[in-house]
Amino acid sequence: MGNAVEKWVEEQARLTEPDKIYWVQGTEDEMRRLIEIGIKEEKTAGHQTFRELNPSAFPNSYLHWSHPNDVARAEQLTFVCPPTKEAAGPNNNWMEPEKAKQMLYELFHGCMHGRTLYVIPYMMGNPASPYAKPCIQITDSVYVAVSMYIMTRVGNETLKRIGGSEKFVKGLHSIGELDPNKRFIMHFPQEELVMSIGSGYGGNALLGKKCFSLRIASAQGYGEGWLAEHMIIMGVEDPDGDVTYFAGAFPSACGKTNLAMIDPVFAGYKVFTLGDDIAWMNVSPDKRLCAINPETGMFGVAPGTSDKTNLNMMKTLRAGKFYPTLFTNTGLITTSNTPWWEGLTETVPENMLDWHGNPYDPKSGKDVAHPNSRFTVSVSNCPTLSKEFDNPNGVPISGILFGGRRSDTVPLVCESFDWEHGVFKASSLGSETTAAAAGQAGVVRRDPMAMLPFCGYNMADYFGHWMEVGRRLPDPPKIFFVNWFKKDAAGKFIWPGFSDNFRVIKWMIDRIKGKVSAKETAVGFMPNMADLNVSGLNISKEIMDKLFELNPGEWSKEVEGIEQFYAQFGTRLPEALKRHLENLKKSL
Ligand code: OXD
Ligand code: MN
Repeated sequence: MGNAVEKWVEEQARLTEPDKIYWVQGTEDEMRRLIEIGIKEEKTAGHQTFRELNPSAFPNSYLHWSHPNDVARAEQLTFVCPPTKEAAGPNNNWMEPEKAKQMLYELFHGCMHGRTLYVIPYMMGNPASPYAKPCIQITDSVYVAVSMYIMTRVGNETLKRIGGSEKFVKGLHSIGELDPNKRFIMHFPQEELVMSIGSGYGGNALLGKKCFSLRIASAQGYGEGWLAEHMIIMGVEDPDGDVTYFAGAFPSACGKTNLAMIDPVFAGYKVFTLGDDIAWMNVSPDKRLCAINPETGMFGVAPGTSDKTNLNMMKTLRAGKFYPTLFTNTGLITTSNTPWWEGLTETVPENMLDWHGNPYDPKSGKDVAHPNSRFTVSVSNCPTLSKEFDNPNGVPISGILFGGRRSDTVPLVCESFDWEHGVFKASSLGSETTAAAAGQAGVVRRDPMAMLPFCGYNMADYFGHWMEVGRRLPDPPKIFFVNWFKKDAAGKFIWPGFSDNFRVIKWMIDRIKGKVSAKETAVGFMPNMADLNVSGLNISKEIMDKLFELNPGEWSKEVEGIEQFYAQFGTRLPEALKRHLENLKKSL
Protein backbone atom coordinates (compact mmCIF):
# COMPACT_ATOMS: atom_id res chain seq x y z
CA MET A 1 0.00 0.00 0.00
CA GLY A 2 1.55 3.31 -1.09
CA ASN A 3 1.02 6.78 0.36
CA ALA A 4 -2.29 8.66 0.53
CA VAL A 5 -1.94 10.13 -2.98
CA GLU A 6 -1.21 6.75 -4.59
CA LYS A 7 -4.06 5.20 -2.71
CA TRP A 8 -6.52 7.87 -3.79
CA VAL A 9 -5.38 7.61 -7.44
CA GLU A 10 -5.74 3.81 -7.36
CA GLU A 11 -9.29 4.14 -6.05
CA GLN A 12 -10.23 6.60 -8.79
CA ALA A 13 -8.67 4.34 -11.43
CA ARG A 14 -10.70 1.39 -10.14
CA LEU A 15 -13.81 3.54 -10.50
CA THR A 16 -13.11 5.08 -13.90
CA GLU A 17 -11.27 2.14 -15.55
CA PRO A 18 -8.85 3.97 -17.86
CA ASP A 19 -6.63 2.14 -20.37
CA LYS A 20 -3.55 3.87 -19.00
CA ILE A 21 -2.46 5.98 -16.04
CA TYR A 22 0.08 8.75 -16.61
CA TRP A 23 1.68 10.84 -13.84
CA VAL A 24 2.34 14.36 -15.13
CA GLN A 25 5.81 15.70 -14.22
CA GLY A 26 5.48 19.23 -15.56
CA THR A 27 8.49 19.26 -17.92
CA GLU A 28 8.63 21.14 -21.19
CA ASP A 29 9.22 17.95 -23.21
CA GLU A 30 6.22 16.34 -21.67
CA MET A 31 4.00 19.28 -22.59
CA ARG A 32 5.14 19.00 -26.21
CA ARG A 33 4.16 15.33 -26.15
CA LEU A 34 0.73 16.09 -24.67
CA ILE A 35 0.13 18.78 -27.28
CA GLU A 36 1.13 16.29 -30.00
CA ILE A 37 -1.43 13.84 -28.63
CA GLY A 38 -4.07 16.61 -28.73
CA ILE A 39 -3.16 17.52 -32.32
CA LYS A 40 -3.63 13.89 -33.39
CA GLU A 41 -6.92 13.39 -31.55
CA GLU A 42 -9.87 12.66 -33.76
CA LYS A 43 -12.05 15.61 -34.73
CA THR A 44 -15.73 15.16 -34.05
CA ALA A 45 -18.56 17.62 -34.79
CA GLY A 46 -16.23 20.59 -35.23
CA HIS A 47 -14.52 19.66 -31.98
CA GLN A 48 -10.73 19.84 -32.23
CA THR A 49 -8.36 19.42 -29.28
CA PHE A 50 -5.35 21.33 -30.62
CA ARG A 51 -4.37 22.87 -33.94
CA GLU A 52 -1.04 24.63 -34.15
CA LEU A 53 -1.28 28.32 -35.07
CA ASN A 54 1.12 30.36 -37.17
CA PRO A 55 4.27 30.50 -35.02
CA SER A 56 5.57 33.71 -36.55
CA ALA A 57 2.42 35.58 -35.42
CA PHE A 58 1.53 33.58 -32.29
CA PRO A 59 4.48 31.42 -31.22
CA ASN A 60 3.85 28.23 -29.25
CA SER A 61 0.08 28.75 -29.62
CA TYR A 62 -2.78 26.33 -30.27
CA LEU A 63 -6.42 26.64 -31.18
CA HIS A 64 -9.01 24.53 -29.38
CA TRP A 65 -12.61 24.12 -30.51
CA SER A 66 -14.78 22.61 -27.82
CA HIS A 67 -17.96 20.67 -28.20
CA PRO A 68 -20.54 23.35 -29.12
CA ASN A 69 -22.63 22.63 -26.02
CA ASP A 70 -19.67 23.08 -23.70
CA VAL A 71 -18.65 26.73 -23.81
CA ALA A 72 -19.28 28.27 -20.38
CA ARG A 73 -19.69 27.57 -16.68
CA ALA A 74 -22.79 25.54 -15.93
CA GLU A 75 -24.11 27.17 -12.74
CA GLN A 76 -27.32 25.15 -12.58
CA LEU A 77 -25.26 21.93 -12.66
CA THR A 78 -22.80 23.14 -10.01
CA PHE A 79 -23.40 21.92 -6.47
CA VAL A 80 -21.81 22.64 -3.10
CA CYS A 81 -22.46 19.74 -0.76
CA PRO A 82 -21.58 20.25 2.89
CA PRO A 83 -23.55 18.00 5.30
CA THR A 84 -26.51 20.40 5.59
CA LYS A 85 -28.40 22.60 3.16
CA GLU A 86 -28.13 25.52 5.59
CA ALA A 87 -24.33 25.35 5.46
CA ALA A 88 -24.47 25.67 1.64
CA GLY A 89 -26.92 28.56 1.91
CA PRO A 90 -29.61 29.73 -0.51
CA ASN A 91 -27.03 30.78 -3.11
CA ASN A 92 -25.80 27.23 -3.87
CA ASN A 93 -27.37 24.11 -5.34
CA TRP A 94 -27.10 21.42 -2.67
CA MET A 95 -27.56 17.70 -2.48
CA GLU A 96 -27.09 15.40 0.48
CA PRO A 97 -23.38 14.45 0.14
CA GLU A 98 -23.77 10.66 0.19
CA LYS A 99 -26.62 10.83 -2.32
CA ALA A 100 -24.57 13.13 -4.55
CA LYS A 101 -21.64 10.75 -4.46
CA GLN A 102 -23.78 7.71 -5.28
CA MET A 103 -25.07 9.53 -8.35
CA LEU A 104 -21.54 10.56 -9.33
CA TYR A 105 -20.09 7.07 -8.81
CA GLU A 106 -22.55 5.77 -11.35
CA LEU A 107 -21.61 8.45 -13.85
CA PHE A 108 -17.86 8.00 -13.28
CA HIS A 109 -18.01 4.22 -13.36
CA GLY A 110 -16.02 3.08 -16.39
CA CYS A 111 -16.06 6.59 -17.91
CA MET A 112 -12.37 6.41 -18.93
CA HIS A 113 -12.54 3.25 -21.07
CA GLY A 114 -10.17 3.69 -23.98
CA ARG A 115 -8.68 6.82 -22.43
CA THR A 116 -5.63 7.82 -20.40
CA LEU A 117 -6.04 8.97 -16.83
CA TYR A 118 -3.67 11.87 -16.20
CA VAL A 119 -2.62 12.49 -12.60
CA ILE A 120 -1.65 16.14 -12.14
CA PRO A 121 0.09 17.12 -8.92
CA TYR A 122 -0.05 20.92 -8.61
CA MET A 123 0.35 23.78 -6.14
CA MET A 124 -1.97 26.72 -5.82
CA GLY A 125 0.48 29.45 -4.75
CA ASN A 126 4.25 29.47 -4.60
CA PRO A 127 5.31 26.30 -2.71
CA ALA A 128 7.47 28.57 -0.53
CA SER A 129 4.38 30.47 0.66
CA PRO A 130 2.73 29.64 3.98
CA TYR A 131 -0.56 30.28 2.18
CA ALA A 132 0.00 27.81 -0.72
CA LYS A 133 -1.99 24.56 -0.97
CA PRO A 134 -1.00 21.21 -2.54
CA CYS A 135 -3.56 19.55 -4.81
CA ILE A 136 -4.00 16.55 -7.09
CA GLN A 137 -6.23 16.63 -10.16
CA ILE A 138 -7.16 13.61 -12.21
CA THR A 139 -8.44 14.19 -15.74
CA ASP A 140 -8.93 12.28 -18.99
CA SER A 141 -8.53 15.39 -21.17
CA VAL A 142 -5.17 16.52 -22.62
CA TYR A 143 -6.68 20.00 -23.13
CA VAL A 144 -7.30 20.16 -19.39
CA ALA A 145 -3.85 18.75 -18.58
CA VAL A 146 -2.08 21.34 -20.75
CA SER A 147 -4.32 24.12 -19.38
CA MET A 148 -3.46 23.10 -15.80
CA TYR A 149 0.21 23.29 -16.74
CA ILE A 150 -0.27 26.93 -17.82
CA MET A 151 -2.59 27.95 -14.97
CA THR A 152 -0.93 26.28 -11.96
CA ARG A 153 2.46 25.11 -10.67
CA VAL A 154 2.47 21.52 -11.90
CA GLY A 155 5.14 19.05 -10.82
CA ASN A 156 6.70 16.74 -8.31
CA GLU A 157 7.33 19.54 -5.80
CA THR A 158 3.69 19.03 -4.80
CA LEU A 159 4.18 15.31 -4.11
CA LYS A 160 7.21 16.17 -1.95
CA ARG A 161 5.16 18.76 -0.11
CA ILE A 162 2.34 16.26 0.56
CA GLY A 163 4.84 13.57 1.60
CA GLY A 164 3.21 11.09 3.95
CA SER A 165 0.34 13.46 4.79
CA GLU A 166 -3.28 12.79 3.93
CA LYS A 167 -3.93 16.49 3.47
CA PHE A 168 -4.23 17.53 -0.14
CA VAL A 169 -7.07 18.91 -2.24
CA LYS A 170 -8.57 16.26 -4.52
CA GLY A 171 -10.14 16.86 -7.92
CA LEU A 172 -11.56 14.10 -10.08
CA HIS A 173 -12.47 15.17 -13.59
CA SER A 174 -13.70 13.39 -16.69
CA ILE A 175 -15.16 14.88 -19.84
CA GLY A 176 -17.52 11.87 -19.73
CA GLU A 177 -19.80 11.97 -22.72
CA LEU A 178 -19.90 15.80 -22.91
CA ASP A 179 -23.61 15.37 -22.40
CA PRO A 180 -25.28 18.32 -20.62
CA ASN A 181 -27.74 15.86 -19.05
CA LYS A 182 -24.86 13.99 -17.44
CA ARG A 183 -22.83 17.07 -16.48
CA PHE A 184 -22.19 17.84 -12.82
CA ILE A 185 -19.61 19.92 -10.97
CA MET A 186 -19.86 18.93 -7.32
CA HIS A 187 -17.94 20.16 -4.32
CA PHE A 188 -17.49 18.42 -0.97
CA PRO A 189 -15.86 21.08 1.23
CA GLN A 190 -15.57 18.78 4.27
CA GLU A 191 -13.33 16.44 2.28
CA GLU A 192 -11.66 19.15 0.15
CA LEU A 193 -12.90 17.16 -2.83
CA VAL A 194 -14.29 18.21 -6.22
CA MET A 195 -15.88 15.79 -8.70
CA SER A 196 -16.61 17.14 -12.17
CA ILE A 197 -17.96 15.22 -15.14
CA GLY A 198 -19.34 16.00 -18.58
CA SER A 199 -17.55 19.27 -19.40
CA GLY A 200 -14.08 20.30 -20.55
CA TYR A 201 -14.73 24.05 -20.16
CA GLY A 202 -12.13 25.89 -18.01
CA GLY A 203 -14.42 26.99 -15.19
CA ASN A 204 -15.93 23.50 -14.92
CA ALA A 205 -12.84 21.39 -15.59
CA LEU A 206 -9.67 23.17 -14.39
CA LEU A 207 -10.46 22.22 -10.83
CA GLY A 208 -7.70 24.37 -9.32
CA LYS A 209 -9.51 27.50 -10.46
CA LYS A 210 -13.15 28.24 -9.52
CA CYS A 211 -13.78 24.85 -7.89
CA PHE A 212 -10.86 24.76 -5.51
CA SER A 213 -9.38 28.28 -5.32
CA LEU A 214 -12.78 29.91 -4.83
CA ARG A 215 -15.48 27.46 -3.69
CA ILE A 216 -13.49 25.03 -1.53
CA ALA A 217 -10.91 27.67 -0.53
CA SER A 218 -13.57 30.19 0.56
CA ALA A 219 -14.94 27.54 2.94
CA GLN A 220 -11.39 26.77 4.17
CA GLY A 221 -10.82 30.52 4.65
CA TYR A 222 -14.02 30.79 6.68
CA GLY A 223 -12.68 28.16 9.06
CA GLU A 224 -9.12 29.45 9.09
CA GLY A 225 -9.63 33.22 9.12
CA TRP A 226 -8.76 34.28 5.58
CA LEU A 227 -10.53 35.27 2.35
CA ALA A 228 -10.55 33.54 -1.06
CA GLU A 229 -11.88 36.10 -3.53
CA HIS A 230 -12.79 36.57 -7.20
CA MET A 231 -10.30 39.42 -7.50
CA ILE A 232 -7.50 40.85 -9.55
CA ILE A 233 -4.35 42.06 -7.80
CA MET A 234 -2.30 44.96 -9.12
CA GLY A 235 0.30 47.44 -7.93
CA VAL A 236 0.44 51.05 -9.08
CA GLU A 237 3.66 53.03 -8.78
CA ASP A 238 3.06 56.80 -8.59
CA PRO A 239 5.41 59.69 -9.36
CA ASP A 240 6.53 59.71 -5.67
CA GLY A 241 7.87 56.18 -6.26
CA ASP A 242 5.31 54.59 -3.88
CA VAL A 243 3.53 51.40 -4.95
CA THR A 244 -0.12 51.09 -3.88
CA TYR A 245 -1.60 47.59 -4.12
CA PHE A 246 -5.22 47.02 -5.07
CA ALA A 247 -7.45 43.99 -5.13
CA GLY A 248 -10.56 44.22 -7.29
CA ALA A 249 -13.67 42.07 -7.70
CA PHE A 250 -15.90 42.13 -10.77
CA PRO A 251 -18.30 39.50 -12.06
CA SER A 252 -17.08 37.33 -14.94
CA ALA A 253 -16.51 39.09 -18.27
CA CYS A 254 -16.60 42.64 -16.81
CA GLY A 255 -13.01 43.56 -17.68
CA LYS A 256 -10.91 42.24 -14.79
CA THR A 257 -8.13 41.08 -17.10
CA ASN A 258 -8.01 44.48 -18.83
CA LEU A 259 -7.92 46.30 -15.49
CA ALA A 260 -5.14 44.09 -14.11
CA MET A 261 -2.81 45.32 -16.86
CA ILE A 262 -4.25 48.77 -17.50
CA ASP A 263 -2.18 51.38 -19.32
CA PRO A 264 -1.75 54.21 -16.77
CA VAL A 265 -2.63 57.13 -19.09
CA PHE A 266 -0.68 59.64 -16.91
CA ALA A 267 3.09 60.22 -17.04
CA GLY A 268 5.00 58.99 -14.01
CA TYR A 269 2.68 56.08 -13.17
CA LYS A 270 3.38 52.38 -13.72
CA VAL A 271 1.06 49.42 -13.34
CA PHE A 272 2.25 45.99 -12.20
CA THR A 273 0.07 42.94 -12.66
CA LEU A 274 -0.15 40.21 -10.02
CA GLY A 275 -3.38 38.44 -10.89
CA ASP A 276 -6.50 38.74 -13.03
CA ASP A 277 -9.03 36.42 -11.37
CA ILE A 278 -8.30 35.08 -7.89
CA ALA A 279 -6.83 36.57 -4.71
CA TRP A 280 -6.23 34.79 -1.42
CA MET A 281 -6.04 37.39 1.32
CA ASN A 282 -4.63 36.70 4.76
CA VAL A 283 -4.09 38.95 7.77
CA SER A 284 -0.28 39.05 8.00
CA PRO A 285 1.66 38.87 11.27
CA ASP A 286 1.97 42.70 11.14
CA LYS A 287 -1.83 42.90 10.74
CA ARG A 288 -2.11 43.94 7.13
CA LEU A 289 -4.32 42.35 4.53
CA CYS A 290 -1.85 40.56 2.25
CA ALA A 291 -2.83 39.01 -1.06
CA ILE A 292 -1.36 36.24 -3.20
CA ASN A 293 -2.58 35.09 -6.58
CA PRO A 294 -2.61 31.29 -6.35
CA GLU A 295 -2.64 30.88 -10.15
CA THR A 296 0.15 31.22 -12.73
CA GLY A 297 -1.90 31.91 -15.83
CA MET A 298 -4.76 33.94 -17.20
CA PHE A 299 -7.92 32.49 -18.67
CA GLY A 300 -9.37 35.61 -20.21
CA VAL A 301 -12.26 36.52 -22.48
CA ALA A 302 -11.00 37.06 -26.05
CA PRO A 303 -13.75 39.18 -27.72
CA GLY A 304 -13.06 42.87 -27.31
CA THR A 305 -9.33 42.33 -26.68
CA SER A 306 -7.17 44.27 -29.15
CA ASP A 307 -4.07 46.42 -29.46
CA LYS A 308 -6.32 49.39 -28.74
CA THR A 309 -8.19 48.04 -25.70
CA ASN A 310 -5.39 46.03 -24.07
CA LEU A 311 -2.02 46.22 -25.79
CA ASN A 312 -0.32 44.49 -22.84
CA MET A 313 -2.58 41.48 -23.24
CA MET A 314 -1.90 41.32 -26.97
CA LYS A 315 1.84 41.41 -26.21
CA THR A 316 1.31 38.63 -23.67
CA LEU A 317 -0.51 36.54 -26.29
CA ARG A 318 2.19 37.10 -28.90
CA ALA A 319 5.08 36.35 -26.51
CA GLY A 320 4.78 32.53 -26.69
CA LYS A 321 7.80 31.88 -24.52
CA PHE A 322 8.28 28.73 -22.46
CA TYR A 323 4.60 27.95 -21.82
CA PRO A 324 2.11 27.26 -24.62
CA THR A 325 -0.80 29.65 -25.22
CA LEU A 326 -4.25 28.28 -25.99
CA PHE A 327 -7.13 29.94 -27.84
CA THR A 328 -10.49 28.32 -27.19
CA ASN A 329 -13.52 28.80 -29.46
CA THR A 330 -12.15 31.76 -31.38
CA GLY A 331 -12.42 31.93 -35.16
CA LEU A 332 -9.51 31.17 -37.47
CA ILE A 333 -8.20 33.18 -40.43
CA THR A 334 -7.27 30.35 -42.78
CA THR A 335 -4.89 32.36 -44.99
CA SER A 336 -2.68 33.43 -42.07
CA ASN A 337 -3.53 30.52 -39.72
CA THR A 338 -4.13 33.00 -36.87
CA PRO A 339 -7.02 33.34 -34.43
CA TRP A 340 -9.67 36.04 -34.79
CA TRP A 341 -12.45 37.27 -32.55
CA GLU A 342 -14.93 40.15 -32.59
CA GLY A 343 -13.08 43.37 -31.79
CA LEU A 344 -9.57 42.11 -32.58
CA THR A 345 -9.46 44.28 -35.70
CA GLU A 346 -11.89 46.91 -36.91
CA THR A 347 -12.46 45.24 -40.24
CA VAL A 348 -13.66 41.66 -40.36
CA PRO A 349 -11.10 39.67 -42.34
CA GLU A 350 -11.97 37.36 -45.23
CA ASN A 351 -11.39 33.61 -45.35
CA MET A 352 -12.35 32.64 -41.87
CA LEU A 353 -13.64 29.57 -40.11
CA ASP A 354 -16.04 30.28 -37.26
CA TRP A 355 -15.70 28.65 -33.82
CA HIS A 356 -17.63 25.61 -35.08
CA GLY A 357 -14.98 25.10 -37.77
CA ASN A 358 -17.37 26.11 -40.58
CA PRO A 359 -16.49 28.62 -43.33
CA TYR A 360 -17.67 32.03 -42.09
CA ASP A 361 -20.27 33.87 -44.12
CA PRO A 362 -20.01 37.62 -43.33
CA LYS A 363 -23.64 38.05 -44.44
CA SER A 364 -24.90 35.54 -41.86
CA GLY A 365 -24.79 38.02 -38.96
CA LYS A 366 -23.46 35.18 -36.77
CA ASP A 367 -20.49 35.32 -34.39
CA VAL A 368 -17.08 34.29 -35.67
CA ALA A 369 -15.81 33.62 -32.15
CA HIS A 370 -18.06 32.44 -29.34
CA PRO A 371 -18.84 35.45 -27.05
CA ASN A 372 -17.17 33.51 -24.22
CA SER A 373 -14.18 32.43 -26.31
CA ARG A 374 -11.02 32.50 -24.24
CA PHE A 375 -7.25 32.54 -24.18
CA THR A 376 -5.16 30.60 -21.67
CA VAL A 377 -1.73 32.14 -21.23
CA SER A 378 1.09 32.12 -18.70
CA VAL A 379 1.58 35.22 -16.55
CA SER A 380 5.29 34.84 -17.28
CA ASN A 381 4.55 36.20 -20.78
CA CYS A 382 2.99 39.37 -19.37
CA PRO A 383 5.15 42.48 -19.86
CA THR A 384 3.63 44.17 -16.79
CA LEU A 385 4.12 41.22 -14.40
CA SER A 386 5.03 42.49 -10.91
CA LYS A 387 8.38 41.43 -9.46
CA GLU A 388 6.38 40.62 -6.31
CA PHE A 389 4.36 37.98 -8.15
CA ASP A 390 6.17 35.11 -6.42
CA ASN A 391 6.53 36.82 -3.04
CA PRO A 392 5.54 34.06 -0.60
CA ASN A 393 4.02 36.63 1.79
CA GLY A 394 1.93 38.34 -0.88
CA VAL A 395 1.51 42.10 -1.20
CA PRO A 396 -0.20 44.45 1.30
CA ILE A 397 -3.52 45.68 -0.06
CA SER A 398 -4.43 49.37 0.49
CA GLY A 399 -7.51 49.59 -1.71
CA ILE A 400 -10.27 47.16 -2.66
CA LEU A 401 -12.44 47.80 -5.72
CA PHE A 402 -15.82 46.29 -6.37
CA GLY A 403 -17.57 46.73 -9.67
CA GLY A 404 -20.44 45.54 -11.75
CA ARG A 405 -21.99 46.07 -15.12
CA ARG A 406 -24.83 48.55 -14.61
CA SER A 407 -26.45 50.63 -17.35
CA ASP A 408 -27.89 52.98 -14.73
CA THR A 409 -28.20 53.63 -10.96
CA VAL A 410 -24.58 53.11 -9.86
CA PRO A 411 -22.15 56.07 -10.15
CA LEU A 412 -18.74 55.89 -11.84
CA VAL A 413 -16.95 55.75 -8.49
CA CYS A 414 -17.80 55.99 -4.84
CA GLU A 415 -15.89 55.16 -1.65
CA SER A 416 -17.50 53.48 1.35
CA PHE A 417 -17.62 55.35 4.67
CA ASP A 418 -15.64 52.56 6.34
CA TRP A 419 -14.98 48.80 6.14
CA GLU A 420 -18.37 47.73 7.46
CA HIS A 421 -20.23 50.06 5.12
CA GLY A 422 -18.03 48.67 2.32
CA VAL A 423 -19.06 45.12 3.23
CA PHE A 424 -22.71 46.21 3.13
CA LYS A 425 -22.32 47.75 -0.32
CA ALA A 426 -20.32 44.78 -1.64
CA SER A 427 -22.88 42.32 -0.23
CA SER A 428 -25.60 44.02 -2.26
CA LEU A 429 -23.63 44.49 -5.48
CA GLY A 430 -25.68 44.00 -8.63
CA SER A 431 -24.50 43.29 -12.15
CA GLU A 432 -25.98 42.52 -15.55
CA THR A 433 -25.24 38.89 -16.51
CA THR A 434 -22.74 37.99 -19.28
CA ALA A 435 -21.88 35.07 -21.58
CA ALA A 436 -19.39 33.63 -19.08
CA ALA A 437 -22.17 31.52 -17.59
CA ALA A 438 -24.80 29.61 -19.53
CA GLY A 439 -28.18 31.41 -19.44
CA GLN A 440 -29.67 34.74 -20.40
CA ALA A 441 -27.17 37.63 -20.62
CA GLY A 442 -28.00 41.22 -19.65
CA VAL A 443 -30.32 40.84 -16.64
CA VAL A 444 -29.41 42.45 -13.30
CA ARG A 445 -28.69 39.94 -10.59
CA ARG A 446 -27.26 40.52 -7.12
CA ASP A 447 -23.70 39.25 -7.16
CA PRO A 448 -22.16 39.98 -3.73
CA MET A 449 -18.42 40.57 -3.93
CA ALA A 450 -18.73 39.04 -7.47
CA MET A 451 -18.80 35.72 -5.58
CA LEU A 452 -22.38 34.56 -6.11
CA PRO A 453 -21.34 31.62 -8.34
CA PHE A 454 -18.20 30.92 -6.31
CA CYS A 455 -18.91 31.15 -2.58
CA GLY A 456 -18.54 27.67 -1.09
CA TYR A 457 -20.75 28.25 1.96
CA ASN A 458 -23.74 30.23 3.20
CA MET A 459 -23.34 33.80 1.95
CA ALA A 460 -24.85 35.23 5.13
CA ASP A 461 -21.92 33.66 7.02
CA TYR A 462 -19.59 34.93 4.33
CA PHE A 463 -20.72 38.54 4.94
CA GLY A 464 -20.15 38.04 8.67
CA HIS A 465 -16.70 36.63 7.92
CA TRP A 466 -15.78 39.72 5.87
CA MET A 467 -16.73 41.93 8.82
CA GLU A 468 -14.75 39.74 11.18
CA VAL A 469 -11.61 39.97 9.01
CA GLY A 470 -12.01 43.79 8.96
CA ARG A 471 -12.11 43.90 12.76
CA ARG A 472 -8.67 42.26 12.83
CA LEU A 473 -7.14 45.04 10.69
CA PRO A 474 -6.14 48.19 12.59
CA ASP A 475 -5.89 50.12 9.31
CA PRO A 476 -8.12 48.27 6.82
CA PRO A 477 -7.94 48.97 3.08
CA LYS A 478 -10.29 51.62 1.70
CA ILE A 479 -13.18 50.12 -0.25
CA PHE A 480 -14.28 51.62 -3.59
CA PHE A 481 -17.19 50.88 -5.91
CA VAL A 482 -16.96 51.50 -9.63
CA ASN A 483 -19.25 51.24 -12.62
CA TRP A 484 -17.57 51.62 -16.02
CA PHE A 485 -20.75 50.60 -17.84
CA LYS A 486 -23.32 53.42 -17.49
CA LYS A 487 -25.31 54.02 -20.68
CA ASP A 488 -27.30 56.90 -22.17
CA ALA A 489 -30.91 56.68 -23.37
CA ALA A 490 -29.68 55.39 -26.74
CA GLY A 491 -27.87 52.50 -25.03
CA LYS A 492 -24.35 53.89 -25.64
CA PHE A 493 -21.67 53.70 -22.94
CA ILE A 494 -21.05 57.22 -21.60
CA TRP A 495 -17.66 56.58 -19.98
CA PRO A 496 -14.81 55.67 -22.37
CA GLY A 497 -13.58 52.83 -20.10
CA PHE A 498 -10.43 50.76 -20.74
CA SER A 499 -7.26 52.80 -20.07
CA ASP A 500 -9.31 55.86 -19.08
CA ASN A 501 -10.43 53.87 -16.04
CA PHE A 502 -6.97 54.70 -14.74
CA ARG A 503 -8.24 58.25 -14.08
CA VAL A 504 -10.47 56.74 -11.42
CA ILE A 505 -7.64 54.60 -10.03
CA LYS A 506 -5.51 57.73 -9.68
CA TRP A 507 -8.29 59.35 -7.60
CA MET A 508 -8.31 56.28 -5.36
CA ILE A 509 -4.56 56.53 -4.83
CA ASP A 510 -4.97 60.20 -3.91
CA ARG A 511 -7.68 59.21 -1.41
CA ILE A 512 -5.54 56.41 0.07
CA LYS A 513 -2.60 58.79 0.42
CA GLY A 514 -4.84 61.46 2.00
CA LYS A 515 -4.15 63.96 -0.78
CA VAL A 516 -7.76 64.86 -1.62
CA SER A 517 -11.03 65.26 0.25
CA ALA A 518 -14.37 63.94 -1.04
CA LYS A 519 -18.09 64.73 -1.01
CA GLU A 520 -20.29 62.83 1.40
CA THR A 521 -23.47 61.45 -0.25
CA ALA A 522 -26.15 58.94 0.72
CA VAL A 523 -24.22 56.09 -0.88
CA GLY A 524 -20.66 57.02 0.13
CA PHE A 525 -17.89 59.49 -0.68
CA MET A 526 -17.73 60.78 -4.24
CA PRO A 527 -14.97 62.83 -5.90
CA ASN A 528 -14.90 66.62 -5.99
CA MET A 529 -14.92 67.10 -9.74
CA ALA A 530 -11.65 69.08 -9.64
CA ASP A 531 -9.91 65.99 -8.23
CA LEU A 532 -10.91 63.63 -11.04
CA ASN A 533 -8.55 64.32 -13.91
CA VAL A 534 -10.49 64.09 -17.19
CA SER A 535 -8.19 66.38 -19.20
CA GLY A 536 -7.93 65.32 -22.82
CA LEU A 537 -11.25 63.50 -22.69
CA ASN A 538 -14.01 64.96 -24.74
CA ILE A 539 -16.63 64.65 -22.05
CA SER A 540 -19.33 67.24 -21.34
CA LYS A 541 -20.45 68.58 -17.96
CA GLU A 542 -23.82 66.89 -18.54
CA ILE A 543 -22.19 63.50 -19.02
CA MET A 544 -20.08 64.00 -15.90
CA ASP A 545 -23.25 64.82 -13.98
CA LYS A 546 -24.91 61.71 -15.38
CA LEU A 547 -21.92 59.58 -14.35
CA PHE A 548 -22.33 60.69 -10.74
CA GLU A 549 -26.11 61.08 -10.67
CA LEU A 550 -28.04 59.48 -7.79
CA ASN A 551 -31.46 59.10 -9.35
CA PRO A 552 -34.14 58.68 -6.64
CA GLY A 553 -36.36 56.44 -8.81
CA GLU A 554 -33.44 54.15 -9.72
CA TRP A 555 -32.25 54.01 -6.12
CA SER A 556 -35.62 53.11 -4.68
CA LYS A 557 -35.70 50.19 -7.14
CA GLU A 558 -32.16 49.32 -6.04
CA VAL A 559 -33.17 49.27 -2.38
CA GLU A 560 -36.10 47.01 -3.24
CA GLY A 561 -33.76 44.64 -5.08
CA ILE A 562 -31.41 44.52 -2.07
CA GLU A 563 -34.29 43.86 0.34
CA GLN A 564 -35.53 41.01 -1.82
CA PHE A 565 -32.05 39.54 -2.05
CA TYR A 566 -31.40 39.81 1.69
CA ALA A 567 -34.79 38.22 2.55
CA GLN A 568 -33.58 34.74 1.52
CA PHE A 569 -30.97 34.73 4.31
CA GLY A 570 -33.60 35.17 7.07
CA THR A 571 -32.21 35.61 10.56
CA ARG A 572 -28.76 34.43 9.47
CA LEU A 573 -28.06 37.82 7.84
CA PRO A 574 -25.74 39.91 10.07
CA GLU A 575 -27.63 42.67 11.94
CA ALA A 576 -25.10 45.28 10.79
CA LEU A 577 -26.17 44.77 7.16
CA LYS A 578 -29.85 45.31 8.00
CA ARG A 579 -28.87 48.48 9.86
CA HIS A 580 -26.92 49.80 6.88
CA LEU A 581 -29.85 49.08 4.57
CA GLU A 582 -32.19 51.02 6.90
CA ASN A 583 -29.69 53.92 6.98
CA LEU A 584 -29.49 53.95 3.20
CA LYS A 585 -33.27 54.05 2.90
CA LYS A 586 -33.47 56.98 5.33
CA SER A 587 -30.71 59.01 3.72
CA LEU A 588 -32.11 58.57 0.22
C1 OXD B 1 -13.68 33.05 -15.29
C2 OXD B 1 -15.06 33.34 -14.89
O1 OXD B 1 -13.47 32.23 -16.18
O2 OXD B 1 -15.21 34.14 -13.95
O3 OXD B 1 -12.75 33.62 -14.69
O4 OXD B 1 -16.01 32.80 -15.48
MN1 MN C 1 -13.45 34.79 -13.05
